[in-house]
Amino acid sequence: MSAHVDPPATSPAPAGSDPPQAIAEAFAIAQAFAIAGPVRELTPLGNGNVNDTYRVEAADGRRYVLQRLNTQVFPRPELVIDNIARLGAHVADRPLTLERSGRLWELPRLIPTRAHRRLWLEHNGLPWRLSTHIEDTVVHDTVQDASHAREVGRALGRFHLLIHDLPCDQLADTLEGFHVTPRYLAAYQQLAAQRGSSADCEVSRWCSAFVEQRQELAPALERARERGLLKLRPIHGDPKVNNVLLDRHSGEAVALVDLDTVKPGLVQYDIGDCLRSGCNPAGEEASDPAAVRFDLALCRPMLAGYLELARPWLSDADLHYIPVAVRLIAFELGLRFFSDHLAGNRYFKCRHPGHNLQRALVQFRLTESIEAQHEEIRKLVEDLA
Ligand code: GN1
Ligand code: MG
Repeated sequence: MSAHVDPPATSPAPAGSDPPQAIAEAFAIAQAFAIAGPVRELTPLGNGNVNDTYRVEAADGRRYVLQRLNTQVFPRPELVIDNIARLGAHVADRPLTLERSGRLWELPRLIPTRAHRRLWLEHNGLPWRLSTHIEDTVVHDTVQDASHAREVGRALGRFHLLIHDLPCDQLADTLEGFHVTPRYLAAYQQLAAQRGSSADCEVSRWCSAFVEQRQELAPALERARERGLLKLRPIHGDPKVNNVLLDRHSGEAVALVDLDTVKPGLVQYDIGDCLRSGCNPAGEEASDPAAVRFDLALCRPMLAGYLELARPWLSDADLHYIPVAVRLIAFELGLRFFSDHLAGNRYFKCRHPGHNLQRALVQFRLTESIEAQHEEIRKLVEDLA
């Protein structure tokens, strides 16, 4: 399998603009899974950048999440499904009751197909799967306040606590090179060399210069791994704010969903991604880059919530690399958006021209804000640990 450097994806229609034909197809697919038929309702769900997602209501009123996996991003969907099933088996006999809501911590479970009891099916060469819908929850694209920040941190902490002892050799590497920043940088450099920059707009030129100045940063985590300071563990891969589901009544985090990117990796990728996503109150889709900043007042409760659960099994080296991870993952996501913009928007779904450039700028502004507060972030980790 080739390395993961955000290869071109033949992007299906973005959720929300699904033509009736796509909805009808999804309806038929949903009926092939073992749920009470006929399907009552099907609606596009969320705003994922890669897969297509629908909420399905079965005849008995139960709800499910139907997804078509993007095979350009996930070329071996069977391995993605195997990882999710492996994870499910690992946590199955460890029910966790949450303190505030009294609910159980939940993990989306895969529903088998009616005919062959398989956990996914292929239709016209594309993979589909159905999983349980976690009820009575709310989700936000940005962190609302300090208590939400703490819950987001706790959600990742709980997730890591549940999976950190799952041996990595039991998980497939479904996206080789995912979050390995030097690979994204190399792919960007190759692209930049091929295309020339004479026609670039001012923002694009600013982004190019921004990347050039930070080449040294790219290998920070990978070097630590090569030196044996950091080790591979199971990770979530995409613990952003809107993958954390909160109990509708108490606000307590009850699930961390979107398990496609569960695979071996560095926990620092997850921690960095969670903080870069959660501590930017303007959000990933901010249209005014000047509004973007890294908010330390959100970082404190988020990291505290995380460490409350994860501290016991983290090493000193693990903690040491948290500040650089926040900076690195924000930079990396900016680089991925910028590369995709230069390549013609073939990986991340775009909703308007220049969308990926705007997203890149947001992450680069966030990186600058993280850089300006590096010492405070370092002290925060030290205090909390
Ligand atoms: C993508 O598709 P979605 O929204 O779950 C991407 C993540 C990025 C995220 C940014 C497989 O996730 O890595 O952090 O967009 N997933 C993949 O919003 O590339
Ligand atoms: Mg995702």
